[in-house]
Amino acid sequence: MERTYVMVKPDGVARGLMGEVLSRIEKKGLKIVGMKFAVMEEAKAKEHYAEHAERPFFAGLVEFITSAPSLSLVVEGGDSIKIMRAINGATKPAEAAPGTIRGDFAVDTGRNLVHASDSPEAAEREIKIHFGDAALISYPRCDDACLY
Ligand code: RTP
Ligand code: MG
Repeated sequence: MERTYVMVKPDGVARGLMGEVLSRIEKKGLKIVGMKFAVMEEAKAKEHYAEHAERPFFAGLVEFITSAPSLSLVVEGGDSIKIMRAINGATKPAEAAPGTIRGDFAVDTGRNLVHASDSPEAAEREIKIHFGDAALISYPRCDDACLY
């Protein structure tokens, strides 16, 4: 089953939007199989955003993402990688459609509330960075067994 890494960034936590994000994931029918609420270590943040290391916003991005608690999730389900990107919406909130998390709640690209892996390779890499060998949770959702 496909898995993806999702984060409610420090701005989402500070604005009280953890429940909103979790609710959208759960109601969509995806399964949350890992959850970690912590201040991200700088080394993990740098590794996580390594693809942006040369970009001018990198230092600020790392500083922001490590500045306060964030919520890390592993989300499981068919096509979960694409579906989570769609739930989050476009990177720039001005381009994010209403109905997406960024479209509904964000205005600033640097404070766009959520992250989700953008490919299977990224998902595997990011789950490893943030969850290491920690056991993910296995449990049935009612919609695993039957389609309502
Ligand atoms: P994320 O990785 O956080 O899920 O966001 P994304 O895939 O939609 O966007 P990405 O291109 O990976 O950029 C990572 C994060 O860096 C910040 N950013 N700032 N100032 C800027 O021009 C700029 N560009 C990107 C955003 O917070 C973006 O989510
Ligand atoms: Mg990205």
